[in-house]
Amino acid sequence: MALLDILEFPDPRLRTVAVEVAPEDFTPAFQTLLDNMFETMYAAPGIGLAASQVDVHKRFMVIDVSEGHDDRHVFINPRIISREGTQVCQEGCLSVPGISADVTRAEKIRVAALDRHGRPFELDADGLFAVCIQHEMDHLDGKLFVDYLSPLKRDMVKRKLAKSRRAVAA
Ligand code: GNR
Ligand code: NI
Repeated sequence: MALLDILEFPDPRLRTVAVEVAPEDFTPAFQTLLDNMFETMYAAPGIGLAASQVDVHKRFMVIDVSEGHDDRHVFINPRIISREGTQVCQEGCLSVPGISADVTRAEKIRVAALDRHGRPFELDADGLFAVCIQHEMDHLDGKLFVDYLSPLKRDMVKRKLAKSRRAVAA
């Protein structure tokens, strides 16, 4: 297995709107990519990773919000088919390292997607799992959680990231 590079804000590639995964995309190489995405997510460490973040602009993501790293979920061509209520969660993002901010999202969602073998399924999610699914689906549309902040705060985030990169380079 291999660790993949994660794109970081404000890399313009994170703004790409991903295209649907096609039936012919379910190759052995695709299965390896999914395994590598889980490995990259666990190593980060993170609870979700969208393909967009590893510069693959197709509509899929991996998620595991469990403590024991033993509850893997793959969502391919995901769609939210119903949503209920709202919740506020302090979000972070592997593409915006060291930054967190409150974001309001749906409390409960029902998602339709394909699994890693292309089989359709539906699933109900709430709490952090629901937050993570919505966060990853935003990535597939080229959207980041910092987009929910005011332009002033987003600019502060940009400057803070640039500064910490200069510190690393020095
Ligand atoms: O690891 C992650 N943690 C997290 C915490 C609160 C809300 C969303 C997330 S997703 C994030 C991993 C990531 O950047 N996925 O795109
Ligand atoms: Ni993210």
